[in-house]
Amino acid sequence: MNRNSWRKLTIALLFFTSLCLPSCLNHPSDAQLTTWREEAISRNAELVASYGQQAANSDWNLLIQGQTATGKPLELNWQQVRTGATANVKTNDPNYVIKPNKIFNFRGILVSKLLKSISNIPDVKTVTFISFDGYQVTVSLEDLLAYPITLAIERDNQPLARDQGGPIYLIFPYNQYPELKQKYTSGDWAFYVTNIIVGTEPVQLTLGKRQLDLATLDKLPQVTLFQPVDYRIGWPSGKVKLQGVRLRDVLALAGEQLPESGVVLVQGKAPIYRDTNNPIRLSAKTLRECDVILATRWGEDKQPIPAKMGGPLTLAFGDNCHTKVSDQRWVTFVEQLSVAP
Ligand SMILES: Nc1nc2c(c(=O)[nH]1)N[C@H]1C(S)=C(S)[C@@H](COP(=O)(O)O)O[C@H]1N2
Ligand SMILES: [Mo]
Repeated sequence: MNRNSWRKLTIALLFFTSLCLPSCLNHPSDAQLTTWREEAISRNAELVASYGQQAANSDWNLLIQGQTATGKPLELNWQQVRTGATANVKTNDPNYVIKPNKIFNFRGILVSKLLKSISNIPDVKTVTFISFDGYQVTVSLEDLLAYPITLAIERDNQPLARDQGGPIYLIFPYNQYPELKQKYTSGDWAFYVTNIIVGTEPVQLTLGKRQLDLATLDKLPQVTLFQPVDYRIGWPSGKVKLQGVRLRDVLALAGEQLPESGVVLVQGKAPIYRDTNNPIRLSAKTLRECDVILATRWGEDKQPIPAKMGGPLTLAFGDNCHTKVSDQRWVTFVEQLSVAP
């Protein structure tokens, strides 16, 4: 991937952060803006670093999991994605900021077709699309079946470049169905989609050779946090109640010893949370000194965390954790823990 495009992407993201946030959200304070800006800068630095390693589209797979008809995941390699990309959708692209009304001819995989081939479960209401950078977008199953919402790989006969949201870009046929603009904003056009979750997955945490499910985690002491959360999307702003188990208790349950100099690596579903060059590491000291929890439920009524919010399992930090712990990351769709010396 060419360095210039990354630079452009970074600049575009920073530009967005400085221009859009003040007007898009309700009057954030200057301090909040500075924080967001810093977060965006560091997130971009990570993205650019990690995209550099994983540039080739030929490595780009699409993994579909969750409440599928067979219960089994479906993985499409890049060749299969290309073969399946037979739909043409003519629409403007609201994220093409220089000409937001320009009509493009996108080619891609119809999400309805993909879902019909794998899923047939009446009580599934939503489908969640997860992107390389940990972004997620949830669309109602009804809308996915009713409209030609598409995973685009080409725009005007050209592969979608990374700074255009490629190689796989979730697009909504705004032009043909203007009512979709009311339901799905430009923010729902997810760039670089890597994973799709039908409904919400059951809790399944891999730790060493063990697989822990929700019933097992529920037997551990339960911790409740009540504070603003750091997840980027899908959560209410302000203080949120989270319930879960301490990471250190989970390790103890699985018989994992964490040496004083050791670290716990936390992996989530999005590639950015599985990047071996830049893993999410938590030190023994952090786990000892503050409540790092795996959240399983949220809100007053302790609901399970849906895929729309990055569930069923998310990483969270109690307010007794130093806010500036450098390794602090609110990982969504947590799947695996491992201990490293
Ligand atoms: N993968 C991914 N897709 C994404 C986003 C993102 O951060 N990551 N941001 C969304 C939002 S909120 C908007 S407005 C558009 C444009 O985002 P940009 O201005 O950050 O490029 O992309 C959408 N798709
Ligand atoms: Mo946005």
